[in-house]
Amino acid sequence: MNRIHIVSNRLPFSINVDNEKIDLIPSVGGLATGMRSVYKEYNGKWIGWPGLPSDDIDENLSNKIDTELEKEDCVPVHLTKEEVDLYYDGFSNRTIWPLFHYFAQYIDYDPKLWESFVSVNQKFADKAIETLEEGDTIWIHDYQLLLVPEMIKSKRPGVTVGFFLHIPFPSFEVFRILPWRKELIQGMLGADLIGFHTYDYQRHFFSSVRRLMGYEISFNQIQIEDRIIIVDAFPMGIDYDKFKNAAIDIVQKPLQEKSELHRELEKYFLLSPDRKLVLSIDRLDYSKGIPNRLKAFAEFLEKYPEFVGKVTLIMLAVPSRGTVEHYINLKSEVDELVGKVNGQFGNINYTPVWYFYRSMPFESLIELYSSCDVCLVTPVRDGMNLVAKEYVASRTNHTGVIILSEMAGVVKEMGEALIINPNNTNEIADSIQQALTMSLEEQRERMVFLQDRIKRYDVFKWASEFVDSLGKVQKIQHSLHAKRVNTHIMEKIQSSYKNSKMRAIFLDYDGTLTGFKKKPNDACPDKELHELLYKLEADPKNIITIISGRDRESLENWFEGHKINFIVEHGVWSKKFGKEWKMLTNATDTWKSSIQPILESFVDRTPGTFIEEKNYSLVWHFRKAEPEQAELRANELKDELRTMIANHNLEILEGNKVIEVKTGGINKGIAALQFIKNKSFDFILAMGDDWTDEYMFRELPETAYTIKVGLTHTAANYKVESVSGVRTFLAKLEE
Ligand code: ADQ
Repeated sequence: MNRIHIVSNRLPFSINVDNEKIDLIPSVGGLATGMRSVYKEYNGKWIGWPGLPSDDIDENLSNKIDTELEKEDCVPVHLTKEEVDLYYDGFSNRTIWPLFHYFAQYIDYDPKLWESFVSVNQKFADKAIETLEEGDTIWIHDYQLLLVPEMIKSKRPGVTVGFFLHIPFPSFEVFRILPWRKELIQGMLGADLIGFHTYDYQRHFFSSVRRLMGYEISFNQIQIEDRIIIVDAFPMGIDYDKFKNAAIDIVQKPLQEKSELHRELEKYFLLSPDRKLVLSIDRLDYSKGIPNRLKAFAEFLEKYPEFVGKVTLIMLAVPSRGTVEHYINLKSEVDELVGKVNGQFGNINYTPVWYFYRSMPFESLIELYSSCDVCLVTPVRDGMNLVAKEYVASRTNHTGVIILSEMAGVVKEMGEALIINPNNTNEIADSIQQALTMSLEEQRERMVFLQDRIKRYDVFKWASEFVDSLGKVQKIQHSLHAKRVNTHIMEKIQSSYKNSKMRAIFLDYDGTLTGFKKKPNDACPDKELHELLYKLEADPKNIITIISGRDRESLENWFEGHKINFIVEHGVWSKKFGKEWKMLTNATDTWKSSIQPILESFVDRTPGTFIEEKNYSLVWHFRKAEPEQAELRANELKDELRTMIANHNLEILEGNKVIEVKTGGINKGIAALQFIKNKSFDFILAMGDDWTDEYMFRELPETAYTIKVGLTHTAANYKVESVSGVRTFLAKLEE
């Protein structure tokens, strides 16, 4: 794989300027750790904001900072104070963050924030485009840069783009609230690979893509014209060994070398076996459920008074987004609650909550992780939550209990935790009691499973799986384009066409000669198509057959005056030019009376769907129905039909938003073969777009030129992109 570049809101360094001396201090967060391994290994650049508003630094200093960053392969995107205010504090943290964490009441809908979000995303994209070369790969991170994938893709289609969202993707009912919902989805869909922490977020995203954009989704792929986008879950891990080794170091340190914090912990808790510690660590954010946690702790002390004086909650909150109103209010609420709990249950010798409102050095975090008996992780929404994983990695003696919110992404990997609903303070209180009284044996049993799992899928594995998937999606994109009819292939087909004496040309109708229309009856051929066919028919060597799933009447009417043959209803009927209709199989339609009522019941229950009746088939159309409901119903219908078809020798065909039940034993492939039987065609061409045409591609002789319309997987030899591609191709044959 070529170079891989990273784009994130912040560069992985913070910049310290002291008397013109510039220090780059590496960030220690999970993202920085994981991505550092990627962009270094693949000789890429890291594009992001250096963290200092550009109006705070003069040009000279700014150039110096750029030079220092360049040495670390970092490309700065400079932002003004106003941009930071509107794009970062504004749209990112006052609009997207609350929306994606289901805090609809906190959303700021100011269009000025949106405008800034667009222009700053463009700034990031422009910087990336300057850095990129054709064939490079780029991995974009998180909600601040949702528009960047499309901004890059539209200018550099040859670049492979990955995008990972670190926060939840909300359900459609919540996402739709946003006035700019379509723009955000469109922005994300510029990526070739989109990653989420969990399958639930992936599902929600699919639902929005389907409902807002109407794109086809199969398994984990979205098809948009000639592109495939893969969407998958990659639960982010931590640098497990770093936490584990640091915890081992701390345990092994001689007493005199232990930290101040350790001495404090020892003095108050660690040397008294009946004293227990409960730990809580987060950024101070309303999504983390901190007030509920405090209330639950108070309820626990109230309900289980035997623990008063014995159990302490150590609560760390890192200051975060301190200029945003809801964070300021949260800070006051937490301050008040801590005071209240300490006032109600504390005394001179006992402080129930030890509250630290600050960031802590790594060693202190490890000290706390390894000393506390219980870790309380109760966010009301959280994309993943790395604290839970860090606690697990730091438990060198394999004991300790995690109480975990069912609303955190990490819960999917931590079935052995005590799982709670973060809004149920009574349940949290009971879980604290359960955790504190759990036997060491049970603790170990649960912890060992957790440790095995979290160790296996660490941050490096996470990053390398994402990078591998980028490689795979690159290959899929290439294979989609591989069989395309290019100039060279066109010349080969033209030459074979010119040198032939008798040619069989099979052309599917809908999606091949003409685009799909909303109603089945307004798809009649246009003037350009008539003229194209007249020209081909005029060559006496050409025997043209329209081979379609449609009924006899429409096609015969539409092509009156043309010198062409028909195979219709997927091969049930055929008509040679100037002759009568002939049935190619002993088809019966007696089965219709038992299938029709089933289809009707589905029409009644699924608004926007209807039945089309053909001579030997019945078709349920769901193009205009609500996509998710229709998809569910389609599966239900297939299930129901499956038991019926065996008794009646029927087949189910799935087309584009249609399910067709037809007489069995015949398909376009068998019909086309019957047509060419006993004739000496020395040029055979078949063109079609959906999977009913695949029969034809498979059955026709190897020497036939089989051409699929669209770029998806096919048995055909070649592909053209669209209906207009078909028309150009056919026109070129006669050039
Ligand atoms: P965050 O919301 O920041 O991340 P989280 O995943 O828990 O949440 O990461 C917090 C990090 O900050 C942890 O590594 C922790 O050690 C550190 N930290 C917390 N308190 C600290 C303190 N007082 N001092 C020092 N360090 C502290 C977002 C999403 C999450 C998702 C991550 C990664 O909101 O859901 O897990 O990105 O994708």
